[in-house]
Amino acid sequence: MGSKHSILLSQEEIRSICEETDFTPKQLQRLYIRFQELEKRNPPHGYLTREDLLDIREVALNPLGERLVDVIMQDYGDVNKLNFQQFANVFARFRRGKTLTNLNIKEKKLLFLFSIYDRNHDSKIDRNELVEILKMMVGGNIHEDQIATIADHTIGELDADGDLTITFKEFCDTISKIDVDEKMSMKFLN
Ligand SMILES: [Ca+2]
Ligand SMILES: [Ca+2]
Repeated sequence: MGSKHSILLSQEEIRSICEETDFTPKQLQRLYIRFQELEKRNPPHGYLTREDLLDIREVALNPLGERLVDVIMQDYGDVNKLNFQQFANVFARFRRGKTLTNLNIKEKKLLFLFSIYDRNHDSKIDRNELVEILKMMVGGNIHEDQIATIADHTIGELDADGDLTITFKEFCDTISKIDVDEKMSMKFLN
């Protein structure tokens, strides 16, 4: 924190990241400052680690924080290193959607949300994956039986074809009715 040492992005890098993420150059600049603040190494190495991300207040307070960080690191980073381009790409998915017109980003956002559950990457959420997330969300406050009931109920709601797993399409059909933006947004840019 507070290091004045900054690695500047080239115009070409800025242009390409903006195109990929839909951030404006100005937003990207602010995100870059945030990125530099989060990196604790001095002088900076230009990447964040799992520990850096877990230090973010919003992540630390989120019951799914550790899972979020695992998804980010495993699916978007390189062996516990997340560079700025990867960081911007991930956090494009956490923006509030009021001005979000880029359908590509909406889809990526949903895919990110889906991948929080689908950790064996078979493009389906099964009962065990759902139970794992439910346990993280409720902590130790609810009995296993109740969690199982909630899991079965949720699968019943989302599983349109009755194969007892939830595909990305089934997930999207339901999740679009809830406010994903609200759930996925973290205040990184305001
Ligand atoms: Ca799965
Ligand atoms: Ca199904």
